[in-house]
Amino acid sequence: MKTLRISLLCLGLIFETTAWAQIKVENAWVRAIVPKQQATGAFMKITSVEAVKLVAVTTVLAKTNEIHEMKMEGDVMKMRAHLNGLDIPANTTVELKSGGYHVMMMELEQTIKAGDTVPLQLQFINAKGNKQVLTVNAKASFKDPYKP
Ligand SMILES: [Cu+2]
Repeated sequence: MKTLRISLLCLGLIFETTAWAQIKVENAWVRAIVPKQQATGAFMKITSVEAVKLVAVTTVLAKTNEIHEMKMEGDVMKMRAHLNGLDIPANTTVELKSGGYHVMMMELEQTIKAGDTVPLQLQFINAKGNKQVLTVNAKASFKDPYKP
């Protein structure tokens, strides 16, 4: 019995050391909506020790979630979907913010009020094809709650 317990402990340690990427997600927030609004954006800062790609985002509040980029083309602001994911280079903070990258939450299934907590599941993949899912609790607010 004692041997078994020790070997289980070892197994636990192995799992821990092979967890492949340390990814940090900070300042996650979702823009609160007004009645009848069908889409909104989620924003955050992502930093990873290893180069990874954010390949998908899911949330129970929206049927469709896409990674978008807002960019000026001439004098027109255009929104482009990054369907193959968003690259997060090693040790470089990538900011998803208003006017840049954002998670577009569409076909909202319920309202998002200021002060709500919105759980987002972020799926990452590394160069070897290993997947990791992180759950982040985003604050719902009409403006960036992390900006003074
Ligand atoms: Cu968008």
